Amino acid sequence: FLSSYHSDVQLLTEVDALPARSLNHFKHQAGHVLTFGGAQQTAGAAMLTAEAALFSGAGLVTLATDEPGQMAINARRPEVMVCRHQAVPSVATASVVAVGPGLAASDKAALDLCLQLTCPAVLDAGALRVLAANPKYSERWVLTPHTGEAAALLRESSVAVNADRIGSAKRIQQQFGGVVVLKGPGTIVCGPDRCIINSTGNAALGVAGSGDILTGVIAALQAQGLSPFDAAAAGVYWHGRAADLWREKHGERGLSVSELLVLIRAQINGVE
Ligand code: NPW
Ligand code: AMP
Ligand code: MG
Repeated sequence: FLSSYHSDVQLLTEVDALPARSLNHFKHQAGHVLTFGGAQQTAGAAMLTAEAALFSGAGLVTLATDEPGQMAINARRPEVMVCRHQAVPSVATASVVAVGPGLAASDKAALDLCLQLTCPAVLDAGALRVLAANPKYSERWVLTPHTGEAAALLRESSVAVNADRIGSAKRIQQQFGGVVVLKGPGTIVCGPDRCIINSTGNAALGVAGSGDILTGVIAALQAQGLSPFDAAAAGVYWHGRAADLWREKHGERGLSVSELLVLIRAQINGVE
C-alpha cells in the first residue's frame, strides 16, 4: 500500500476527538468561517460547505454567495449569516475563508477578493481551477483537489496523477505551497515536511457534494485552533469514517451527503 520510494509517508489510522470546551466558552473562541462560493446552478455546494462548518464546531459561519443562494440558505439554516460576494472585504472577523465550492472556474476576481483577507484559506473546486490557470505560491492555504483538479494544477492528465498519487501530492505542495489534500481512496495529506495517507472512507463518498462538505470541516477545525496540517488530516479522517459508519448501516449506494454531518459531529465530540 505504501510504496517503497515514499517510505516517509505514514498511514493515518486514528485521530483523537477535540478536547472539552471551558465552562465559559463563547462563540468567538471557536472562530468564524467565511465560505465563499456558489453560483446560480451550484448554490448547494457553498451551502453544504457552510453547514459542514457549523456541524464541525465553528463559532460563526458566514456564506458569501449570490442572491438565489442567499434565499435558500436563509430558509434552510437561519443560523448561517449571509452576504453578497462583493461584501466580503467587510467581513473583518473571518478567521478562515473556505473558497471555491460551486464557484465558477473562471472567477479570478472572486479568488483575488478572498486572498486579500489576511486569514488562512482552504481552496477547493472553482478556486483550484482559477489557481491552476493563474499559479501562485502561498504557505497559508490548504488545497483540496480531487484527481481532476490535481491534474489541472500539475498540467498533467488524471491518469498521470493516479500513476503516482503521493508524488503528485508532493509536487503540488512544492509548486503551490501550504498543505495539499489529494482526495480519493486513500486521500493523501502533504505538508512541507510530512505526508500521511488516510485509512478511512469508501466508495459511498463518490456522490455529489462529498468534497464540498470536507472543505467546511477542514475550515472549521482550523477556526478552532488546529494547524492547517492537523485540520486537514483530522478532517479527512472523520469525513471518511463518517462514510464508513454510514455504509455499515445503509450499504454503498444512495448517500445524501447531508447525512454525514451528524456523524462527523459525533466523532469530533468523541461521542460516536
Ligand atoms: P478527466 O476525465 O480527468 O478529463 P469538475 P466537479 C476529472 C460543484 N458541485 N473525481 C474528470 O475529467 C463543485 O463544488 C456542486 C472527480 C472530470 O470530468 C464544483 O464547483 C454541487 N473528477 C463544481 O460543481 C454538487 C475527476 O475532473 C472532472 C476525478 C464542479 O465539480 C456537485 C470533474 O471535475 C459538485 O460538488 C475524480 N476522482 N478524476 C451542488 N449541489 O451545487 C478525474 N476527474 O468539472 O471540477 O467537476 O468536481 O464535480
Ligand atoms: P469531490 O470530488 O470534490 O466531491 O470530493 C469527493 C470526496 O469523496 C473526497 O473526500 C474523496 O476522497 C471522497 N471519495 C470519492 N470517491 C471515493 C472512493 N471511491 N473511496 C474513498 N473516498 C472517495
Ligand atoms: Mg469537489
